[in-house]
Amino acid sequence: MPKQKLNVAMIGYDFMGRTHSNAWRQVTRFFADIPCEPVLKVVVGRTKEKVAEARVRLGFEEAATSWEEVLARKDIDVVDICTPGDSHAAIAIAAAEAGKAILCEKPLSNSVAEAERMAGAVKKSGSISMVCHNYRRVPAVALAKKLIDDGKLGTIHHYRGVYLQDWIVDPNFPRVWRLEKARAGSGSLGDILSHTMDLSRYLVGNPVEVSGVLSTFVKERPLPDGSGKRGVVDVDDAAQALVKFENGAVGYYEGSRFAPGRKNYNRLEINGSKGSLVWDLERMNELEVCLDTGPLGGFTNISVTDGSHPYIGAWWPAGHIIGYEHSFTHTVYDFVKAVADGKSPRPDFEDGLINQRVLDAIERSAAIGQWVKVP
Ligand code: SOE
Repeated sequence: MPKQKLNVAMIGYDFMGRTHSNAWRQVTRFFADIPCEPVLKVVVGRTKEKVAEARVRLGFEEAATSWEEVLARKDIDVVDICTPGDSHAAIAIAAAEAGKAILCEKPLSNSVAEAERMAGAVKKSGSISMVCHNYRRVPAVALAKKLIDDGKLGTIHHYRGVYLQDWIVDPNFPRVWRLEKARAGSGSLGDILSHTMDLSRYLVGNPVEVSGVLSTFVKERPLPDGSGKRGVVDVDDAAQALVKFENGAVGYYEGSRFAPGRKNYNRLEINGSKGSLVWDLERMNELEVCLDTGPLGGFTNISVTDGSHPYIGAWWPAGHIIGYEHSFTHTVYDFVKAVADGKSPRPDFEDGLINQRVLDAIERSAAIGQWVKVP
């Protein structure tokens, strides 16, 4: 029986556009039980020549320069937003009004007010919505979730999450869009600490109070246009927060792009009354678990590559590891199933709104130097 087609319009085609289009292409080839068949229908970008080149490279049927026109098309089912944060709200709200299913890159928006409007729009239209926090769908992280939900760690006391990179430590690295508040909303806070925080909400629970610190070490950088002029950096280079969770756990988040040697070090450690677990993206197929604190106990390193582990059955035999891009394929797989079921997967836009409130609370706390309650 041929599967129902799901026509995808992807807005943006840079780094995230490449990860998402790879996922849309791969998902039907590996997940035999996927209920619909995604079709890479149209890729949208502002510059005609560049988007035409992206169409060929990424495998879309068509290229377009106006997302408004594409969203007005009846044959588009899914809108996949891979643009910088300053355009998420306008595109997502228009997509919701046009009744499309929406997958949106993280963080959901550049402000709480935008996130409220976006969550309101999908609620009103009944659109399926999802925020692309892809790390929830790394098999080792999904296994960690299962162990916690099964009570294997007991009562959770601590969440320690760090996300460290080093790509802007050179003061001459250009002032790209990720370093502009008007475009990115914030710096490492929204770009990488948002993942750490989303993972804490997935694995531990909702943060209720935060004490944040934001730092900008290099306040001016060369503009990327090669003009020799310098531009102001008005976002954080590093973001840190102490966190209290609603279930009594306490923890810590750190996001920094100033950690030499750390390329994409997304690591979490969770300690409960009965055990602990540790995961690190740079060794993403492994989950360290301690369920025995006795003299012969300690951490066991599980190779999360067995067919019985989350998502792995679709891929290779045990020990044949998977990578970063697979987390996006799993995200798209769950999104397509949700579209078929008519119910948004997590994290949906409501989660995106809660996430935005936590980011905002960290920013406000850092500004006043005090603990702030998450509304
Ligand atoms: C850049 O810092 C970046 O690509 C983030 O934007 C992604 O969300 C993260 O997963 C990897 O790093």
